This record gives sequence, C-alpha cells and structure tokens, in this order.
Amino acid sequence: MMRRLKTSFASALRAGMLRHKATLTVTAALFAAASAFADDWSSSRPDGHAPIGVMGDHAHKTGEWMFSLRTMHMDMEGNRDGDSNVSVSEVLGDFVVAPKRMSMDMQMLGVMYAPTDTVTLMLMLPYVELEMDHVNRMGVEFTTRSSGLGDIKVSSITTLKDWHNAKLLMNFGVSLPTGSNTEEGLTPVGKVRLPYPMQVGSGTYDFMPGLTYLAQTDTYSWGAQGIATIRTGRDEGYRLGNRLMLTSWGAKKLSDTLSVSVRLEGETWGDVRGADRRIAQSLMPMGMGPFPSVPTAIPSLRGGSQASLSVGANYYFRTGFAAGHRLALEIGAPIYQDFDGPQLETDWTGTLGWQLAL
Ligand SMILES: [Cu+2]
Repeated sequence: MMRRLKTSFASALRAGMLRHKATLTVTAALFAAASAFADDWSSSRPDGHAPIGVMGDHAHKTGEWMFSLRTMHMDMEGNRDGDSNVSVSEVLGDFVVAPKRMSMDMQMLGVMYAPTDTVTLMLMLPYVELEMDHVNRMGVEFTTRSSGLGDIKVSSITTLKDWHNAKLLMNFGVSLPTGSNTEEGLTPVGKVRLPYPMQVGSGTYDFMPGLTYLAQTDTYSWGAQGIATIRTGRDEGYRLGNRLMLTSWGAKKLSDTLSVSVRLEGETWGDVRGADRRIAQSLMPMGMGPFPSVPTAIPSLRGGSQASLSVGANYYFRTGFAAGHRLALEIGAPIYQDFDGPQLETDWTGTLGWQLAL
C-alpha cells in the first residue's frame, strides 16, 4: 500500500509542469464557479469601487493600503434665485457687483489603510483652485482667484454588517481647518477679503458622520451613502452652514475590467452663521447710499439644495504592467437647484481618478 502511494506521488512529481498546469486550471475553474455562485461581495471587479465621485465607499482588508488621485472640476454659470434663473441685470438691480461664472478645480490625494478587517482609515489631502468672473454696475468686468491646500480630512470606515453580497459601513470623518479662509483678491475697489465661496477652507473643525450601503450580484452592483457635515465653533466670526448629502448609484459590470454607472445625488446646505467683518456686505458706489455689495458676501444668501445625475465608468486593469490599477471617470449635471439666492448655478461637474490598492 505504502509503496503504491509512494510510487504514485513520485510519478505525480515526475509529471512535472504539464500536470501542475492542469491542476491550476482545474482549481481556477472551480474558484470561478464557486465565486459565480457564492455571491460574496468583492472589491476585485471594476464596480468593486463606487463611482469616482463617491468617497469612503469601501473598506479594505487587514494590512492593505490604497492610494488615489482625483482631479475634480465644477463649472458654474448664470444666477439662480429659488429655483428660477435671474439675469445679471436683475442681480445688479439689488447689488453693486454680480457674479457671472465660477470654476472650482480640486486635486485630491487619498490614502487608505486598514489596520483590521473591520476598520479602514482614510486621509484626504485636497489642493483647491477657485476662479470667479464678475461685472459691476459700471460695466467693469473682473476676475478673482484663490488657491491653496484645502481642508485635510481624516476618516474611518467601519464595517457594521457583512452579509454575503452586501455590506453596511459606518463613516466618520473630521475635516481639519488647514485651508485658508482669509484669501484676498483684487477688485475695482482695491484688494479685499474674498467672499465665502472664494475661500479655500471652511475655517472650522467639521464632523462628518455617515452610512454607506453596498450590494452586488454577478453583473450588477448598487449602493447608497449619506454623509452629514456638522460645523463646530467659528473662525473669522463665522462658520459655514451644515450640509447633508445623500447619494445612490447602480453599476453594470460589462466585463472583468469595465463597468458603467448612473448616480443620483441630493444635497442640502445651510446659510453662513455669523459673519466675517472683513467681507464687505455693502458698498457706496459714487457717493450713493450703501448698497449690498455682492450676493456671495451676504451670509443669509448661501444656503440651498440641489439634486444631480451623473454617469460614470470604472476601468480595472487585470493584467500587464498596470495590473491592479484603476481609472475612473464621472460626469454629472444638476436636475434641480433651489437657492437662497441669487447664487451661481452649477452647470456640470467632472471627476477623473486613479486608484491603486497594495
Ligand atoms: Cu480604498
């Protein structure tokens, strides 16, 4: 008996690479079949990460690191009060200066690390560039710009519940006041402290609690996330309004490397509390009476709500020199906007991202 076993073991060894290859193929086929039926939630597929506009959407396994870079662009043009458009001349009827257009660009470096299977830590380092075009009552057009390191966010993502094909995660983040909120810019009345939306940072410590839900089938995945931003204290005499964001998405896996997605996002945010005394709320043009300066400088004209729809694609490199790398793109536009206005309305947003887990 022993001899026969020994002989067959030896002949198995002698069979060498060919046999080994066959075994690997069978094992791989079994694994593929098992994963097709087991329905366990997996991040190793293109839609294993949410659309790139969503952050803190997934957890990692113990010891795993992930690095990401995102470039985000937002384009705003035209004013809106409530849910209807207002022209520049209507804005200039009530204010000395009217904003016409604004763009926001953000480059964001993200690092994730999982000390345990339950908890993933995340650090986000943004670099922000803002630009706003205006026109005043004299017809003079001018542009203000600000840029710099934004508010650094540290957060944790905790797995609360792990079903086979679904997960419930708890998000908790703190936004640190590393971004400047004392930016200045040149205007027709000289160098002034720029209004609230042109400041790079919030100025305050902000808490960001939230929940994320994820689910997958063989070819589809979907998820939902809600994150609140709760501002604390005041800086320069004010704090920005609190914010609530709810989003939900669905994705279809077209192949092992490519998935496409649609996402709905709703956001509501409050007015500025308090006021920065250096941001001029009124001006006296040509010796006339004080007039409100520009809508962006008025704390009670900052709140609003909006809903937007985005489409996206995730690409997950599985082989070759880029194996493990991810590229993703998402483009969105509002379907509803309602502001304590006038405020500039968003026309479109885009996010391009790269991710690598090690
Ligand atoms: Cu990650």
